Amino acid sequence: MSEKTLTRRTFLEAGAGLAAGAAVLGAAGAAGMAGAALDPEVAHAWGGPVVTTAHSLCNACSSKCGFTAYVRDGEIAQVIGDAGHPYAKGKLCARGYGYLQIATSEDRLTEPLKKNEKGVFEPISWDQAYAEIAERVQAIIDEAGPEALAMVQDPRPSGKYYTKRFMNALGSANVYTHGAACNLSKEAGFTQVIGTGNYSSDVANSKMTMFIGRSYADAIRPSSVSALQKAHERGARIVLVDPRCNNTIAFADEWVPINPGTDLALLLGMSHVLVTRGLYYAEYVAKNAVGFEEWAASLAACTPAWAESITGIPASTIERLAVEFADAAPAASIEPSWRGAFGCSYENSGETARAVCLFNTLLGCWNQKGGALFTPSVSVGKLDEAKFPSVPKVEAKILGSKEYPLSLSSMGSNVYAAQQAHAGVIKGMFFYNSNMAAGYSNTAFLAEALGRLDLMVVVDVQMSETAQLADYVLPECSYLERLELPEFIGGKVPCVTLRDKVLERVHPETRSCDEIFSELARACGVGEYFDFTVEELADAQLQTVGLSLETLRQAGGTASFPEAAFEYGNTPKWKTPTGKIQFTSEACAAAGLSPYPVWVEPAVMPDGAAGTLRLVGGKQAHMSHTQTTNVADLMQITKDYDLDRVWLSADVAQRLGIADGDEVIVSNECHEGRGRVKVTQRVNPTTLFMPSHYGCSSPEQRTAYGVGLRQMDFVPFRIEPGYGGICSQEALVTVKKVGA
Ligand SMILES: Nc1nc2c(c(=O)[nH]1)N[C@H]1C(S)=C(S)[C@@H](COP(=O)(O)OP(=O)(O)OC[C@H]3O[C@@H](n4cnc5c(=O)[nH]c(N)nc54)[C@H](O)[C@@H]3O)O[C@H]1N2
Ligand SMILES: Nc1nc2c(c(=O)[nH]1)N[C@H]1C(S)=C(S)[C@@H](COP(=O)(O)OP(=O)(O)OC[C@H]3O[C@@H](n4cnc5c(=O)[nH]c(N)nc54)[C@H](O)[C@@H]3O)O[C@H]1N2
Ligand code: SF4
Ligand SMILES: [Mo]
Repeated sequence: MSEKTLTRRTFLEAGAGLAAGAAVLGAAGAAGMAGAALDPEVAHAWGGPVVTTAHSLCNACSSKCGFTAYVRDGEIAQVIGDAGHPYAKGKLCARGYGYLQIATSEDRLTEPLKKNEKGVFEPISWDQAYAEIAERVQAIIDEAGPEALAMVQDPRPSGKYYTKRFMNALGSANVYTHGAACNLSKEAGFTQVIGTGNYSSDVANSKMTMFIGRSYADAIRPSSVSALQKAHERGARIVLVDPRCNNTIAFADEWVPINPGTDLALLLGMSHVLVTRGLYYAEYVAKNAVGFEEWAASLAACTPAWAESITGIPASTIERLAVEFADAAPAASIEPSWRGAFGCSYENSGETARAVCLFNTLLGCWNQKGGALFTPSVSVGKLDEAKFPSVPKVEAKILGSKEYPLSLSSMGSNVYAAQQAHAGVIKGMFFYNSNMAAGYSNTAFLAEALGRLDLMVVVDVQMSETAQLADYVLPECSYLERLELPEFIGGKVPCVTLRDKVLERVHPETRSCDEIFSELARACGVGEYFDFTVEELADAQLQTVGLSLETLRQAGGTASFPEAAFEYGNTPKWKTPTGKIQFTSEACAAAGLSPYPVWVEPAVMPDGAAGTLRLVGGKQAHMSHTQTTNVADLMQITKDYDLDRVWLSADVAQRLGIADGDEVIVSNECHEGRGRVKVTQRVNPTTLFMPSHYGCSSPEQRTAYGVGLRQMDFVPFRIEPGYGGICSQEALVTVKKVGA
């Protein structure tokens, strides 16, 4: 660790100790997360009063919680979650503290790199990098047109603006998010039913909430944990449907250990109970929906006994859960979930998402207190065209929209783009804040596909697995060292927040996202769309909503719009083609699916006789995707608590002669690897659970390299029909003890 890095001691003193410990122990997270005022002892330990403060946003996950940083002598002494930020609500999680270390990590990228003929990276100047990339971009456009170019980015406040503007200015519509490996199927399925990709469950005020493959205590957002804690203390009924008993159990009443990949059958079974017993809001359905009768007829066969045979959940439990929901409605809902069960996991994920919205519709809970809400947001207004000219609209559609017609053009399916790189159709790809090569299935296929590109450019802060594959690696300064565009957040009271610069640049040859893409655009001959600074654009955007950069800073980095606040009971506008809630969807039928959700079996199913288990992944509270394992203090938590082990059910372990802590070989047709086992009663016996953060294969991430197994190595390359998701859990593996 360099001198500037927070030491382990100061890391713990800075407030993360409690949070980190709580994260490991699981659901104590909320109580453990640090908040409140600056601890005077910390200030003292840093040798005197803190001199500057700045409000900014965390970058350790997509929640981007707001915090105040206390900076002394150019170093961060303390950060505290901003009370006014809707996701932080005064707290940060362990990752929010741990990730601060990225700024001074010794494994940072510090200068532009180019891969030579021998496959070795050599430092080059920014000017050389821009000139050579521009030349290769032009060659691709000349040969195959701008549609042979694509961008993959995980949306960040500036990143989503600049990457899109850059690609569109070049004439390409191929701008992909991480969605295909996260929430594409969920949002696309929801859109078919309710005309929008998401809603929020009013957990804090609910009488009953069911989580289907969503763990607030592991996949943390501080405000969600607080809301759940509040609901639990109030006596709300909280049910977890999950093949493993996740850490949210501390705030829940019941764990339903479903066979993974079968949630759709559970939903159809519960819906059968409500419909056949007349326990649903018939008037609400008649007034607001289309296609109910057709779906209801098909539900006749989906009895609880039928659902039991698929899900492994007793029919009596399915009946009871449905009746409990009916009793609690409309102050009840199935939480929208995020990724775990139907964000992108199976061939039935989009259809599962549809069934979730239909079940909530039966409860009549939309926009009801304690139900499922569509909260408002505020967005940027029109800017001065002379200063910020609009990029001409790209006529072509994002590649993949024809093949996966239910996918959302705002996300696209970047795995389809990779497949097209493999086929030689896409020739140049850019990656911003994305580690696609390690976080998507299948890693071996992706390495081969990306290896065929004529041009691959990666903008990152460390040598990710994706960066390793690139022709050019461009080093960004860390999130602590840059101002970004304002971030608008929807909610009961919508607001706008700001990632502001906290530290001076640690490495002089690193640049920020806005600088990199503006300079690249100039080199590529489309600089006329980038003739402004990020400060100018941020200020202009804020002026359109009655603020300015200065007033937002003065407001503490977050400003809310109370005049646009949500009101219970209002009737949502259903932005579907029929203007109604759609039990049937023409688009789904046109895509070759059933017009209404019916049972779709996952592509592969575990076979007890053959000894195969379904490989299921999930988050740990102190880690984010692949990006935090190289943070020494966060990895130390993994080591201290032995957290890189795979979970195996005690019954299966006994049958295989495997004991807790044993080293095992996990294998399938894609990959074989060695890891250690946690033997537990907390996992469904058809499942092998693998924490999803480990198995880093980039030697330049010296802390993370080689620790644990990587889920995506085992998952075959497969794309969900219609929806375009990566089918991240359509993987079967076998496990055996090393030496057995
Ligand atoms: N193995 C595995 N795969 C996963 C997941 C998982 O948990 N494990 N999660 C899935 C989910 S839910 C999602 S949303 C996606 C997320 O997919 P990604 O967005 O690709 O997430 P990460 O794998 O964390 O990779 C983020 C990359 O951005 C880099 N980065 C961090 N900060 C900065 C910065 O300031 N600037 C730039 N330019 N780069 C930066 C990191 O070094 C890292 O290489 O992954 C999905 N795939
Ligand atoms: N600590 C942490 N928090 C995060 C992130 C992170 O990387 N780390 N990333 C953020 C992002 S981008 C996202 S998308 C969210 C993800 O948030 P979640 O979706 O809540 O997180 P996961 O851990 O992917 O999945 C949740 C649960 O789904 C279960 N599950 C897996 N398969 C199935 C299934 O077939 N059926 C059912 N019913 N359950 C299943 C897993 O066992 C796991 O406990 O987290 C956000 N918050
Ligand atoms: S939930 Fe944690 S990691 Fe994510 S933005 Fe908030 S503090 Fe950072
Ligand atoms: Mo995600």
